[in-house]
Amino acid sequence: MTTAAHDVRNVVLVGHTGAGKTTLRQHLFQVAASLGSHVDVTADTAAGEGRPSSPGSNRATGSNRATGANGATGANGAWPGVGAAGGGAGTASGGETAQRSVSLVLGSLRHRGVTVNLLDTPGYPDFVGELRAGLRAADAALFVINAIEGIDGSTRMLWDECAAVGMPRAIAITRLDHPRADFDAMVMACQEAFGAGVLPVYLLEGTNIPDPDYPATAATARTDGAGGAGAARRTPPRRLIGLVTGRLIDYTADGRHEHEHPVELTGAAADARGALLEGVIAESEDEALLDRYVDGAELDPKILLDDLETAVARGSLYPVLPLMIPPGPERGAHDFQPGLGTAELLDLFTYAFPAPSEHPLPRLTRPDGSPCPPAHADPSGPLVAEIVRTTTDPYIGRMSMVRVFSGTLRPDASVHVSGHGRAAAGHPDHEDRERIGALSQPIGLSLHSVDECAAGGLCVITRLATAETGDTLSDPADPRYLPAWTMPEPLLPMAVQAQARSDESKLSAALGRLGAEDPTLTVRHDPDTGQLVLWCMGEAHGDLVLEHLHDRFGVTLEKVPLRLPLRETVRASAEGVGRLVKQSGGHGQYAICRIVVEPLPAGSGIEFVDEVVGGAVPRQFVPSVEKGVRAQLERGLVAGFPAVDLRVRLVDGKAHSVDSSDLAFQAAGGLAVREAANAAGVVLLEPVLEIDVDVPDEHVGAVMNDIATRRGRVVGVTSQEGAGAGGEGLERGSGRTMIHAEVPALEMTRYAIDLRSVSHGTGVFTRRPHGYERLPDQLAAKVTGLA
Ligand SMILES: Nc1nc2c(ncn2[C@@H]2O[C@H](COP(=O)(O)OP(=O)(O)O)[C@@H](O)[C@H]2O)c(=O)[nH]1
Ligand SMILES: [Mg+2]
Repeated sequence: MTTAAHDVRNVVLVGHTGAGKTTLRQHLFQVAASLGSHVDVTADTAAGEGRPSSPGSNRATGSNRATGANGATGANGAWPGVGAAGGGAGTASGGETAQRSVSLVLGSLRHRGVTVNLLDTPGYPDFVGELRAGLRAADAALFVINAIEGIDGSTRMLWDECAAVGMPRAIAITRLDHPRADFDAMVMACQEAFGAGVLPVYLLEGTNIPDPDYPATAATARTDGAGGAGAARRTPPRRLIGLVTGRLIDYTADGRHEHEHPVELTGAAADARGALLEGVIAESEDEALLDRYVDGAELDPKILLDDLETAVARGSLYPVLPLMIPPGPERGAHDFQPGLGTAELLDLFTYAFPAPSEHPLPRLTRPDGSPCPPAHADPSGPLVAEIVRTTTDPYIGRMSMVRVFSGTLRPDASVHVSGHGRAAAGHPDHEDRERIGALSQPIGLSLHSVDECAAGGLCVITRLATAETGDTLSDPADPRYLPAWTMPEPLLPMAVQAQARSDESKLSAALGRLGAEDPTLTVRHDPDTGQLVLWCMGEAHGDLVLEHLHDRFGVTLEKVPLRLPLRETVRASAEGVGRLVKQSGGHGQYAICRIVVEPLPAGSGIEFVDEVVGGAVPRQFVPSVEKGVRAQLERGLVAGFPAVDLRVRLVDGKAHSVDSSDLAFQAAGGLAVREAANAAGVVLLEPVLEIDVDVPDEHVGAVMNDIATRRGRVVGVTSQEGAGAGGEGLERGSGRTMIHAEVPALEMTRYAIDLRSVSHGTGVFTRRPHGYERLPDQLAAKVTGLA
């Protein structure tokens, strides 16, 4: 099965949890099948979450459930995300949507001779890593927006992010069967949020069932907005108006029926058509087309659709489309009813969405960083592919979802694997050579073997040994390196410990495996506190990691309170004497030293000064005293945390010609510094972080107040230009502000979660160590358990 780059569409579905992405993805497969497209299964699967069928056995029509059971064998709940994203597929009632999606799911369908790869992303912020991978693998994004809940802050942010890289976008408005849903109002909300390039390509016609609350006109669109805000509708809409063609499309119990002749559009529908055509023609730069439009002549829908594609591909026009997929009992192929707008959406993918060949390729180098010729989506070009997702199957082993950017990937080929730049997250740079095994494509509930995957395609490779998410695959004869996309940094620390001794031995291998699959998980052993800390994206992510460790690797970890690496220092100057005098019988010990401790400014570390005069402490024993002092400071003075920021002056002492020794002076030094510290008083220091919080202007006040309640200090505020709005020709006033602050780490342990609620999901932050500051006494008692 070969597909040229222009016969593929890679579309990522994005949007809030519950917007309807997964429902839509599953439904579209049935629609494609019912339209007679070459899809012979009626549901799809997660990438790597079905089992490769034996080569050549492209399991056809067969009961989707039967295949599902097969796909679920051994796989159910066994791979990351399976339980939530694909595992349900094997259950009796397609329970996939019953659980929260946690992983990127790839499903492929064919429509009008084009392979459409749908990348379904989780909406929950903990799994933003999966979303990032989906954006990387796709050539266009479909924003799925729920007409009832509207547009949330993170959806706006994501839009801006797509805008920044020129990602083509379209919008599907779902849930239009809800009595309070108002398509026109949602279109306006989208225009307000995303700019004037947002233009409907289909409108909803009220209904063709008489409804006293919502009078329908026979053949025209709502012209007066009467059905707009506030007018509750009891009967779901049944009819669309295609603004390019001017044709009506009915969705009735008998299925979809497109009227043959265009209707004359009036009022709001005519205005919407005008706006769309003007937007398309303006982008086309086609003078002749513009002249025809101005003269009021007929325009060829084919030309318009071509130009629409150009405008969408440029990332300057965003088609909007109404959708309705009422939930209900699953239907078999014979009585399947396509949801309103779904066939139009499939058409939009094929006509208006860009092919991979139009997608500019990320910048490439050779593995050593030296420049190389740019690559294109050319099946006969040099091989450049990237691993966008990794899962592990207990029977098959590692499975890698791969986007081929250039060249053609073939089974059993040798490839060069390059992975760079993620050493900080525990993934050392590597250059390897590997042979790839089978290639497959997820169609239906199983993976189907394919002979090749050409530039622009997405496929699944099994049994790569070293390759991890983000790695580049290329030709060993002339290797390439594609810098991985920016992976989100996990900022929620979760301290854990093994429940049983026996688990400890399995733990590091298990964490290594999970780390290879999940770029958003960072595992650290804190040398200061001795704790094992899993840095996660959020609580749900952390819980999922624990669940996988338990279910897949048989390791049970429990969460324990996070310990912070505190420090001690002295409150004031004081003197101390260390005496070690043991001279009763045999070889004695004799060492006396007098020292003074003095506090130093934060960040000074430890200074040791020898002020002994007249050889009171013989020269050879001064280093011994220093060693003893430093060892004691490292062990702590009262609470067991290393001491810092103080000076120790050795001022006097006494030695014995026979009984003094290095060890004796070390011991005396330790005793002296303890006595001095007791006299001076010891205070605890806590680590302080420097944070940069990036939020939309409207949340600045809330974020600053919140920082104050965390004993933080705001040290600077920088306002930024409205991100992403540039080039879209619209003032959106959505500026963002960067708040720089210093906040005790103790108050920041849950900030990854708390900032989300303070900023309604729109804030992001970075953190780095800033130093140590005195821990307030009332907290010191709490932290150490010492009064
Ligand atoms: N009534 C109605 N329900 C829908 C529609 N689309 C999705 N849903 C329901 O919305 C819920 C969440 O959908 P899901 O696809 O899991 O959302 P996701 O989180 O975006 O993947 C499910 O219970 C769906 O049945 C729609 O058009 N109409
Ligand atoms: Mg989902």
